[in-house]
Amino acid sequence: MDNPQPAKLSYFFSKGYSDIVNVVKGAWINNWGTIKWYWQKLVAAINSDSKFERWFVMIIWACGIASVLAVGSAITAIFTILSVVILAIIMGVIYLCFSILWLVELIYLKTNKVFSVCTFCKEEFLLPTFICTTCGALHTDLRPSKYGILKRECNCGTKLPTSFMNGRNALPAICSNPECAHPMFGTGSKPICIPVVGGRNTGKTAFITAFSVDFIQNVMPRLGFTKESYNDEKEAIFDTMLEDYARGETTATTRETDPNKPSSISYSFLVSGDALDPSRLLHIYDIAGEVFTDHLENEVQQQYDYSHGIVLIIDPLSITDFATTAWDSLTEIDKKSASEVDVLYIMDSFLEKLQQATGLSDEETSKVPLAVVISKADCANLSDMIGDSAVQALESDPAYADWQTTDIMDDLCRRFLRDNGMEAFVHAIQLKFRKNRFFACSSIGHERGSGEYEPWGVLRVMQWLITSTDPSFAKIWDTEVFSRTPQGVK
Ligand SMILES: Nc1nc2c(ncn2[C@@H]2O[C@H](COP(=O)(O)OP(=O)(O)O)[C@@H](O)[C@H]2O)c(=O)[nH]1
Ligand SMILES: [Mg+2]
Ligand SMILES: [Zn+2]
Ligand SMILES: [Zn+2]
Repeated sequence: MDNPQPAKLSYFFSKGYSDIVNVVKGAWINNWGTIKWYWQKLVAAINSDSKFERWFVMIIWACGIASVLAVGSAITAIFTILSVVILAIIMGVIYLCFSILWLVELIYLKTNKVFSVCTFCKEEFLLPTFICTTCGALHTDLRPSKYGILKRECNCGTKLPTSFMNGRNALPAICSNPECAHPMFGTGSKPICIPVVGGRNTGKTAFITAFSVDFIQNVMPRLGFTKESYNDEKEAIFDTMLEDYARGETTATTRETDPNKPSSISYSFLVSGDALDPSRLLHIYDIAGEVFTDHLENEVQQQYDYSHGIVLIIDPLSITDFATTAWDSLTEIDKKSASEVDVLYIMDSFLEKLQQATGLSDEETSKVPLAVVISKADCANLSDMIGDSAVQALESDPAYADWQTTDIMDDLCRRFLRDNGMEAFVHAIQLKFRKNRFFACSSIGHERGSGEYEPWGVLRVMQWLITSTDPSFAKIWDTEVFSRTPQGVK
């Protein structure tokens, strides 16, 4: 709570305090002045030539001094004590008021999981630093305090709201990391952070494009949600995604060579709806594959720690066993698009980063839900092996009786990976992630460059991640059903 702010302390914590000290001091000085006056009279009487004055008047002045010393001091002392007590009571009441409101605020933020994440430096904060709209002063802790209970007066005289209840969230804000200080938006919303990771060319950007466009244009209107943009930079990202979506392309995520700029870029937007209070702020992080696998990040990927779920993309064409059998059936374009990075190598890089960001030890399992996504499942008959048609074919199979379709897909994907020499990978996932689920999807729906995206399997990945940590969201977005643990791994 003791965080000096560029604002005026409330009266009783600053001037009120010194005013009372001065009044009390004045009373004692007066008391002392009276005694001194009587003393002068007494001395004059002692030095008097008249016997009467020497004895009778001297006694009167001596009695005067004695009574001022006794009664005057007592009254002044009582006055002093009363003043201090009244000041203490007033200060106590104010202290209590702002402490209660400070606590209410904290409980609200914590229970609603409201916090702020910087999309630039990736740090997380309970609140951003707010900027005074008049003078630009930085208020690093704009909460109820001794600077003011519901409002505080900035040093420039502007009154600033100190609570989420009375308009603070509308103030301009920046990242609380002084070395970053990048503008932040959507204060007061509940962030949902989902990094999409994987090697180069595995299909991360295509996945994010398919999800963002499909979710914003089709799912959100159906669920009664409205989108609010985060800022112009993020909207430019969306415009590129819209173009790519229409043409069936992906824009290569470039490696950021400027060390002062972030390596992973989020596409962020706000989702509002009657049943979503506060609004959700979705951050989906994309990173250049080579930066990810070769550990070339400019900033620690702190979002792995506070993320609500992680998407790990696996390109089936980078799995040697599968690629050798399927290669001849691939189109030339798909052959060129194949990722060349070994899946186990990607996994190792990923675990290393996760440990770095979360402080997770080798033995510990991560609590972050992990979706392992086999991408490009339109290629080489994969949809008949692990896609929706394969799942449908098994729905009537007695071996899968009572299974959720999402569990059948999960089982098929695990089996597919095991059958193609990826047993160690599946094992590592199960060991390291308490909550893991496997999916197959095709983000583009066909080879690149041949018309609009026709994604399948993408939304369910994101539905699982978003709703597994957000019960209110889960009540509304319930297209697919997921069991707590996929049936195949029990
Ligand atoms: N056939 C097919 N190709 C895909 C799909 N998703 C991505 N690709 C191709 O794989 C390559 C890499 O995709 P991209 O999303 O840029 O991968 P990133 O490096 O992980 O971001 C591109 O040439 C894409 O066209 C898909 O669903 N189907
Ligand atoms: Mg990319
Ligand atoms: Zn920052
Ligand atoms: Zn100001």
